[in-house]
Amino acid sequence: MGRLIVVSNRVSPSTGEGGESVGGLAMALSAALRQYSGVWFGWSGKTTPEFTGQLHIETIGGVTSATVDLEEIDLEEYYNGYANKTLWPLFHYRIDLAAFDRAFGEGYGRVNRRFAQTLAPLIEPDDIIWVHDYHLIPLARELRSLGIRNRIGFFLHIPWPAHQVMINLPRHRQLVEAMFDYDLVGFQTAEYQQAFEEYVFNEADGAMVRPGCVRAFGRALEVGAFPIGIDAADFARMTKSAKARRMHNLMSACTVFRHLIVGVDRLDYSKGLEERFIGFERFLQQNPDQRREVMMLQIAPVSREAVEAYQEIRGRLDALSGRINGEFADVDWAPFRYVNRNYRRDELAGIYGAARVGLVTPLRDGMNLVAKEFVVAQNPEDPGVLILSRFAGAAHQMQEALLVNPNSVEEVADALARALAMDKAERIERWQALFEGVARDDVTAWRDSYVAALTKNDREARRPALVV
Ligand code: GDG
Repeated sequence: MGRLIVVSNRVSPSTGEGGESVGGLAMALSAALRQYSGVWFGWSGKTTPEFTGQLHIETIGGVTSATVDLEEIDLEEYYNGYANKTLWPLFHYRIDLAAFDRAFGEGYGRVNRRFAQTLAPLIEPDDIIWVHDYHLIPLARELRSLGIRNRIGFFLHIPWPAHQVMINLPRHRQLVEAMFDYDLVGFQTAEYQQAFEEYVFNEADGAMVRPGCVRAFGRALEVGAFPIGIDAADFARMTKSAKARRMHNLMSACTVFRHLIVGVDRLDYSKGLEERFIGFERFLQQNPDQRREVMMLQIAPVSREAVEAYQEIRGRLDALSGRINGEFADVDWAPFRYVNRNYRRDELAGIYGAARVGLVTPLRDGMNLVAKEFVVAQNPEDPGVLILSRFAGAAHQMQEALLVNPNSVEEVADALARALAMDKAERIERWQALFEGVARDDVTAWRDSYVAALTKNDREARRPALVV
């Protein structure tokens, strides 16, 4: 195999030293690329008055990145627009928040074309190309139109919605048709893969060639579920670092004789933060004897601040956290800490480790890496309990967590009570099973299984011979 070229909207290689504050996709890709000689291509995060296609090449932490600036209007229409105001809410079942604006669709097409034009000259005949996430669905189509015949795979980090939700997107067929220019499309779970297949059967007159291969639009496409994992060994190492230990001690010191409940999420409406806050409030209301026994810490660094829906939810969360403390705090004690700051990864590891409960309750989530990080950071002899939304992709693998419906305030409150009362033997038993899974199905296993599937057959044998 030649080089692995990874393409994603943002490129943020991590040094692996624990200092960065980056999202789930970036963490996973940094870890995946470190061991490959490869290139990571995407947007630089900067804008320029006019698109030039000039590449910035850098090597950080063993990963070579090649990035390109975009115009301000690209940022508005493609990134803030089609990606984050149209596809993100729709794929997370928030049709009410999805904006359908023709200019967004045009910007999305234009940026994908620009990416393809900039990337194409870098591609050598043996390279394989791995495209990531909803920002770049039509990239293969654009690359093919420039004559690129390499193997190109796509991985969707977020859910693929049910067929009836998907058809709310104007020109959904066009978007799905473009996916058939990939050789392999990977999803986080079998459920999302099935939802995609259902769309193909119902809307595109498609058919199953065999399990893992569907046919539509005159082409065949390999599809599969590849649940993403974390770099568990690296995260375990980080939990023992000086910064993690310091943070652990700090948290233990401010929760003496109390249990810490922790949540860590990008501030995003898909993460179920409002429902979670109200669930915690309900727990305090229903368990007066427990009030002074617990403290909840929610870390929620702000994200996508240019999008109104994110500004609105931020305001609502500020009000809710104030209400909870106003209702229950005493002169010497407050039950809830809500911080919008970013922490280093090693500090997060220390915070997770000091918690008795990890509260991970997204309304919808492609996978959710926080749940996996929480498990790795626990003390095997006295582990905390993971409460996990059944609507996170991670729930399929993490059945030993306390699984809840995040929309039900009662279920969240009851799960908190159950987790806090759980005896050590049960906590250890559940944790061991969870840890085994997280350590086994780690980011390396994810990368290797995806790359193996993408390189399975000889490229020339499949393209364009797969026209059926
Ligand atoms: C997308 C999908 C899928 C959070 N706060 C801080 C911080 N984080 C880190 C966490 C974790 C990552 O960000 C969040 O990952 P998630 O998986 O929970 O969520 P998304 O960002 O929405 O990721 C998701 C993922 O892609 C991978 O495929 O699992 O479903 O939505 O690593 O630790 N990191 C630091 N400081 C913070 O304050 N350093």
